[in-house]
Amino acid sequence: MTHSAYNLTNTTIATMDPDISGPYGLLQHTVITVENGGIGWVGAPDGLPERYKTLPRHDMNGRLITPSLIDCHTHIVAGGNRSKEFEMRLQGASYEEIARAGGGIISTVKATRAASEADLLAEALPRVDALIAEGTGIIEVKSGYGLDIETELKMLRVARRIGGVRPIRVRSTFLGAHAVPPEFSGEADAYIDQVCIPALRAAHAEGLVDAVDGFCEGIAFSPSQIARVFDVAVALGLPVKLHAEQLSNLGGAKMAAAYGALSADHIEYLDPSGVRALAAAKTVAVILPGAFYTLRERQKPPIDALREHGVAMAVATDCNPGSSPISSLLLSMNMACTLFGMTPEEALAGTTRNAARALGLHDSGMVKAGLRADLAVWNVKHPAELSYRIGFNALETRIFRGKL
Ligand code: DI6
Ligand code: FE
Repeated sequence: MTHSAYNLTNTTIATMDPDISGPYGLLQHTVITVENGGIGWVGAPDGLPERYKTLPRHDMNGRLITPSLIDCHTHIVAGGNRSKEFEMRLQGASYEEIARAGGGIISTVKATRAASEADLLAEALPRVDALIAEGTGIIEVKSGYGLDIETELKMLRVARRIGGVRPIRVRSTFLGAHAVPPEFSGEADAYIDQVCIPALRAAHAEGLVDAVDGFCEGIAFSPSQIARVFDVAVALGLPVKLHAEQLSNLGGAKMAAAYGALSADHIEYLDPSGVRALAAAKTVAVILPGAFYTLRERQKPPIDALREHGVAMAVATDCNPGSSPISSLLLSMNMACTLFGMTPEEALAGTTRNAARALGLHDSGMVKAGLRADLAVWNVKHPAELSYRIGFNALETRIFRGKL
């Protein structure tokens, strides 16, 4: 079925539209009119506008429809994997021993530098396909395993190519300030000036950058180092976001909020003043339970405080070969609920409406007239089931740009 215009009849919709009262913005016995890749109309069948009445109809038999899912934080393009390290850790090896054996983030940098664009694309696609199979329609993809100009550009080109070979929309984020590469060991500032900022300018000139990110952490970059990269982003007209307060509290989220950041991500160690800063700046808190789980962290993000202050929360995979080798948004939603106490409704808002906000997208994330017709059709009775089940994919079909 690929008509450019049709009606989906007898649907149950978790619209995730806050203008529709009740949990999930749930609508029952509803018609969705899809035309030209967009949502033309949503409402009760007796209100269907005259001009839509003659369109082909597809009876959905009450099936649940949600916005297609959005993974707003991934490092899905990366060379190789770190299963060896995983094995070593479980055999008792320490972080230092693993690093000395060539492990850690730098091992991914080495593999990413050595890989061709075609290799990186081929390695990323199975993970992308896993996300698509769960109803994902948009992914964000970060650079940050190149840490030299050429490889940062290569990663972003691969990110862009994903959207050409798969029915998925890709937003690419420049993450040159992810780690200090070995050739700049102990010289983070020189790396920022000589590589990171020139790489950002080059990537932007090639049209490869939708947003700029950084890793603000003791083992990576300080707030003031990242602020220098953000100053360039602002000058180029690019939005910013930040890996902040993952392993310690350096005040990164507050700094990012001062730049009007789209999102602050991880934020396990976010303090009350950081929560207030995110609320004031309307910065989205991106919750990444896959990394928390993998690293067996103890410190949980301050979900109650975020909720109390009305900070929008997104949930993402953080799919990366080191701290979060997970390519399931549904499992991430389950973890956000079970590990952090988010509600299933918050988890679904976190992979739809709020994930769109974290990417600065205004045309996605809800089922609403005027937005893109990127939808997921589920074989479940209630939207809470999406977060409730573990290791079970209830997706029946996905609609991407109106194509069923
Ligand atoms: N936060 C993380 O947990 C990872 N990057 C980041 O910014 C670690 C990435 C890796 O280990 O490869
Ligand atoms: Fe990350």
